[in-house]
Amino acid sequence: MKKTVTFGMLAIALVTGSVLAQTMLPKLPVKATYRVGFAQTESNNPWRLAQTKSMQDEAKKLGYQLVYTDAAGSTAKQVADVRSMIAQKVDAIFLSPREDKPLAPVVAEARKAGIPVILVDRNIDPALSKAGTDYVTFIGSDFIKEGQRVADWLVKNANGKMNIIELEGTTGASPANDRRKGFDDVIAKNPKFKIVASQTGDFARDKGRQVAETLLQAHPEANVIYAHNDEMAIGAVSAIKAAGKVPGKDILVLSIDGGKEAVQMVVDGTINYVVECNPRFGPQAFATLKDYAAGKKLPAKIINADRDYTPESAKAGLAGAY
Ligand code: GYE
Repeated sequence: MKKTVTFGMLAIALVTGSVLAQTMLPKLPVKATYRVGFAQTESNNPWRLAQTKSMQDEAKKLGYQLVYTDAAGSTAKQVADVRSMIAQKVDAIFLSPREDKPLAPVVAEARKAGIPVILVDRNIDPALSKAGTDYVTFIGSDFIKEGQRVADWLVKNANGKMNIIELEGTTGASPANDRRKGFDDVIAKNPKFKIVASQTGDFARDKGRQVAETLLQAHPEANVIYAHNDEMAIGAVSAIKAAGKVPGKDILVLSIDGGKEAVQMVVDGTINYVVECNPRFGPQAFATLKDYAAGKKLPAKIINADRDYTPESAKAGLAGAY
């Protein structure tokens, strides 16, 4: 049978082809070296510094060029940073999205420009961007589990302390959403426990201190502070002292991250429990990039393993903390 291709069919094929090209993940060629962007959200804490160092060290080890930007706590700047990486035609972009919604458009812009994006440490709202379609994959911790682990520890070790102040991370950041969900869901199943107040401290030490000070005054019955990261927990310890109470004894302090300073405070007894959130992304991030270039099938999420620091284990764990 003679095949006839009409102009109409050809036009449809061309249109579908270009739509597909626009909705598919860009490929990454196998090369000896790459120029890769890393769009960091801020650098105001040891976790961020450890993450940046790990990315820089690995890039250096591999002989890749890292185009590094620091959004300095501004989501708008991070959007501009990613756009500038697209304009510079980097080979791929590692993005740690400060908030889970406003970065979705630039992830799509990168894809349309033929630049694959790998999300590191923070996620984008899955209703707006999807792994395998909009970006390659997400590498990071299971934040819901982190929150659950803190709540589980508290339920077992509360010794009658049940009135909780929660210091939330940056509003709209995926770890803040998920650390709250993981923790609050466990607490909701244990009716003796009560979250008396929950407010953002923006993942920052001084903001955490200020918010803790205000909330401790408003809720003198509070005897637990759960902070979504070490920085706010360390701020809360100062606030508890300022309120004339003993951190770790009158008020239990629980947090997530596992930086040296906080782990030392678990050793000293001013913080009671810390779940680690591993910031050493470099080796995994670049290995994933190479796997992607090699055409390996990648999962939607690559989850880092996290340890924890209890009053019993903190001393032995201190040397390994970042
Ligand atoms: O816990 C915090 C940082 O996104 C998982 O952000 C990260 C969090 C981390 O600033 O300290």
